[in-house]
Amino acid sequence: MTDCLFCGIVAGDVPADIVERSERSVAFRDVNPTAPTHVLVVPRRHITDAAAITAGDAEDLADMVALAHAVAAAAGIATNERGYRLVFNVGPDASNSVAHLHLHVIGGRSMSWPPG
Ligand code: DGP
Repeated sequence: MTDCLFCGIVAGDVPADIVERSERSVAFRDVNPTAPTHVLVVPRRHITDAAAITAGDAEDLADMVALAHAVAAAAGIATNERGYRLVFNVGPDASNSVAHLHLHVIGGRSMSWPPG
């Protein structure tokens, strides 16, 4: 999609610190990290947000979650002793700011639940 920031990163037109790639997804570091590991996993196909997901997106979703786990494993936090958080933000109350589906992979520090 034209004028989509994350489509630009997927296409290589916008610079980003890419950490993992798969056939369907790309993972890059969040420009404004909230934890030692803070990576965004996005589908190569443009999907607006989690509310727009349909059954036809199932393979993209499965690939995103698998790539998120690979990111966590590479960071050394995909262990029983550590762990990580996966987040989709939807809408203004959740501070969703980019209209291309992205899965936050957050870890490397202890996090409370529920989040503040
Ligand atoms: P959300 O609030 O769920 O829409 O999160 C969007 C995230 O995207 C936010 O944590 C900051 C990050 N972000 C925004 N613009 C850029 C960018 O140009 N490059 C990178 N790497 N991250 C960005």
